[in-house]
Amino acid sequence: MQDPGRTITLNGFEIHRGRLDPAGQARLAEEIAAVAAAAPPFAPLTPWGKPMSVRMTSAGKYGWFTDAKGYRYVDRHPSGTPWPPIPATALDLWRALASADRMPDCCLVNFYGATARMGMHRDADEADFTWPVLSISLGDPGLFRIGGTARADLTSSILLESGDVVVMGGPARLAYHGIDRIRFGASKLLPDGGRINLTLRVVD
Ligand code: MD6
Ligand code: FE
Repeated sequence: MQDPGRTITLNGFEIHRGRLDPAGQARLAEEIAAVAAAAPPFAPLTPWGKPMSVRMTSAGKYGWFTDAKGYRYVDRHPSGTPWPPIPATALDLWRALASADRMPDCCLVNFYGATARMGMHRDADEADFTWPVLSISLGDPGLFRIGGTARADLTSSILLESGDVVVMGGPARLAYHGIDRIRFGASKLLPDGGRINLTLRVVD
């Protein structure tokens, strides 16, 4: 763990190092296993018809989805069942770091295998950008790239490790970011290795 308990601000992204201790990480990993059992992860198709390298599922009122019709929030898993509830451990972090008054509508769960990555993007499918996005990392470290609000802005990179929590709010809410690669096998938290990232969002 790098600098547990320290908060770093990079391009307006607030990075809380080691915010979840190992017991909290293990508890959240179990809660996510229950989400994945109820709503099995899938590789969504980008609007360009290519499957994403990251597998995804969601919890909460809405799940994030993409296919030929584009990026959007949907109220059902592709199987037709409603999304399971957002894990309590994730809601506790939202209450502490984002808002105690308004709970998130969506918890997007991203599963990264050895070669998965996430291209530079902005989270802009929500209705109200005054609410932050909160992200929680579990398992193998991932190299997180942060830019500015224009695609051409300079970028910096930081390794997100298991237990790190990132708050993307204020002027950084619409900044570009992505995951270049993960360090597969570096963490023993998840039985099959890999990285899990949760992002909590207010959608409506
Ligand atoms: C990831 N995260 O860490 C991808 N989005 O795997 C995101 O795309 C993200 O970490 C919004 C805010 C924080 C994030
Ligand atoms: Fe994002």
